[in-house]
Parts: sequence; C-alpha cells; structure tokens
Amino acid sequence: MDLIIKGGKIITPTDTYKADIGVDDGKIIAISRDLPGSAKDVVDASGKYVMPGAIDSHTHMDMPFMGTVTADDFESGTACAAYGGVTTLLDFAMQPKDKDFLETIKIWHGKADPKAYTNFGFHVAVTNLTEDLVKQIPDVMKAGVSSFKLFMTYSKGGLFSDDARIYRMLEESKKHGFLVQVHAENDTVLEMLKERYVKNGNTSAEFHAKSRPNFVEAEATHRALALATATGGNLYVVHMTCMESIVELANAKDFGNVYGETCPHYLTLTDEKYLSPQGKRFIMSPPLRSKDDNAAMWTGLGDEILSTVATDHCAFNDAQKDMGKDNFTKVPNGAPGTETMLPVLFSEGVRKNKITLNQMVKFTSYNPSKIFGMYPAKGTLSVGSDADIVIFDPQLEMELTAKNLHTKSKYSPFEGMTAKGMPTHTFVQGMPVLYDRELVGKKGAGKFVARGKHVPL
Ligand code: DUC
Ligand code: ZN
Ligand code: ZN
Repeated sequence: MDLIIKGGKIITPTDTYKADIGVDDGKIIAISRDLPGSAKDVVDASGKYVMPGAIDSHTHMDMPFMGTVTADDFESGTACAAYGGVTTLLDFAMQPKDKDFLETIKIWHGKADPKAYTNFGFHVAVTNLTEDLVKQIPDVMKAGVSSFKLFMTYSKGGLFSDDARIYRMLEESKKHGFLVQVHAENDTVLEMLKERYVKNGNTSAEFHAKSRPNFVEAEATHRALALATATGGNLYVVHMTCMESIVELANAKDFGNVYGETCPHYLTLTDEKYLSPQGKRFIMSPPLRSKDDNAAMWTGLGDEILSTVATDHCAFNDAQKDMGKDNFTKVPNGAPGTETMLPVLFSEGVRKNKITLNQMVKFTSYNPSKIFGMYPAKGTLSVGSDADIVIFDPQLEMELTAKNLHTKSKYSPFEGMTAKGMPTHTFVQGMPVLYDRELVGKKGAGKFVARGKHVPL
C-alpha cells in the first residue's frame, strides 16, 4: 500500500466513526478498524478528523476582469487550496466574446495544466451565447465540462446574458443533463442606482452595497427560479447572500431541480466592513449584508435549503483595488477565500452549533461532487473512491492573516479572526500535497477532473 491513515475519526455526511484508511495507486482500497498490513507511509491521525477533500466549486484564477487579471493564478490559487484542505476546485473559464466554448476550455487548460497542485475542473462562464454555441454543448460535455454560468448583471463589463438566453440554456440543460449556474442580480436597477450615487458624489465603498440592495438579488433569483420551473431545467444559484433570496429558493424547491450556494463571507461578515479604511477589499458582488442576513444564511444551511458552500475566490491585491480609489464602481469585485473556507466554516459554524460537522462535509464535498457530476469518485470516503483526503486538527489554531496565508492578494477578508480547526494534511489522489502544514506537492501534478452529468440530490 502507498499510505495508511491511522486512528482518525472519519467524517462523512451521514456518519462519524473511528477507522484506518488504506490508499494505493491514488484510490482508497480499504477502510477498517486496525487495518492490517504495511505501507510506504503511515500517518497518525489520532485526535483528528479524516474527511473527503473539500471541493471549492466556485473560483476565479488567472481571470481577466474589470480591467485587470485576478491576483492568484493556478499555482498560487491551488497552493491556497491545498493549505485549506481543498482537493478539487472548479474554476470559471471565462468565454472571450470571440471564442467558442471549446476554445475557451482550451485557454483555461493552458492556464491550469502546467501549474496546479490540486485537481481542478472548469465551468464555462458564458458571455456570448448563440444558437451555434448551443449546438456545441454535447462536445463540451464530452470534454468533461458539464456546467455553464450566465451572468444576469455586468452588462457594463460585457458579461450579461438576457432572460431568453437563460431560458434557452435551461431548456437544453434538461435535454443533456448539464447544470445552469446564474449570478443573480437585477442589472438595470443596480446600474441606475450606481449612476445615481456617483452623480451625487457618493463614491466611497459603502455605496457599492447600497447600490445592490437585497431586493436586487432576490428579484433576479426569483426570475431565474421561475425560468427553471417553467423549463424543468437544472439551476444552481451561485453566491446567495440574503434572507429574501433564501425564501425564493425555499419556495421553488418544491417545483424545480434548483440549488443554492453561499460563501463563508456571507455567513460571517457584514456591510459595516465598507466603512473601514480597507472597505475596498470587501467590494465583491453581491455585497456583504446585515447580521440578520448572516443568520438567515446559517439557517439556510442548517435547514439544507442551500446545498453548497464555495468561496468565489477572486483575489485582487491592494494596488488593484486602488484602481477604484475614488470611485467604488471602478474597484475590481472579489475577495480571496479558498484557503480559509474549512477553517471559517468549522470555527464559526460547527463550533457555534450552526451546522454539524457532517453537514460541513456535505456542503463542501458530498453535495458539490454530486451536483457537479463527480460522485462517487469524489465527495466521499469509500473503497474505490479517489484518495482525496484531508486530515483536520480541530484543536489547531491559526490567525487568518496575510502572513499565515498564501493568496497573492496579501490580505484576507477574515483578517483579525483566529480559526480553531485547521487542515494538517491534504492528499490529492493519494499524493501528499500538504503534509504537516508544509506544501510538499508538485506544481503541475494536479489533474483535470472530467466531470459527468449533473446528478440531482
Ligand atoms: N463577483 C465577484 O465579486 N467577483 C467575480 C465575479 C462575481 O460575480
Ligand atoms: Zn458571480
Ligand atoms: Zn464568482
């Protein structure tokens, strides 16, 4: 055997038990109490949790956006992932307006294949849907990409898709078994509000949030859900942030195959951050909300109205954020997060009894593996599955601050928070990538995950 992980507590969505895990040739080959035999490496996991590696199903590495390019590429971004116990990330391959989907995927392979420490897959972020491109979808699925995101906003940045295009993709999703993701915000209303604030000289970071209030998100969420119900398509609403949107999702779940995601920052941070001298660092879309909205998101998870947590890792450094020094509309939107996802969820969610440890695994591994077509190779610890494994020390404390983290943004939105509970080891298909908190993996060793059809939960 290549590896035995001994004496840990195994955590799955449904079970918690003590057992050893045997790994050979990248796969889990045995799970049992006091596993007999020897291995090239034996890791003592006593006192720790052994969990399926996390899947961060929402990242933006090396992506051109708002006049710049995100600060983390697939080298630094997947290093962050490994430090955070993330074994697979699903990144948005942003379609250049003059390229088709297959060309877009090729561009993203060029960015990721030589650099990744962890496994990775792609969604296509659609910016220019035509009927010719719709015909290409079966070939895109053959290339291992089975999810497509459409933006209901960013008309100014050229990313916007209208309702008819979303409807068409939902129709096709039912036919072919892929997933349609939407970034849900009402574009014309928020653009009008932005313009009004700027015209009146209200250009500081707080007006980013004020120009994108809850109803802007909830209305677009409602519209996307209505289109999913009407078509019978497969819909996944990314980065949900507020109570009103959760209510829309809860109502629609009885009628359609619909899913919602939230992110650690929408669970733990509020719009007060925009008033701090570092307010620009928190400019992301949708924006941070209120304490009540944080609470609603935890309830949405606890009650399993939401299905996943992912990070929307979209890192920019301070110099990039300063592109909008005098005007919030020019600040590149986004924040880093993949390294801190499990520590924040564990410290703020599991420790504070808002979700269970088994639910944490469900939202960050099992559910995304099913929804995004990777189950049972990923998302579980069972014999025959890929040995994507994280060993997590619930007692290990770390301050979530730039000097301890690895994003090229050189700050964390959770700056000042101390997490209690950190990954110590991350194995990707049996390969040690993080070992005793040391990055030991090889750049370029991470593999593309060719995904299958969406599997309804
Ligand atoms: N929101 C962000 O904050 N960044 C990237 C794209 C997005 O939708
Ligand atoms: Zn988005
Ligand atoms: Zn995003």
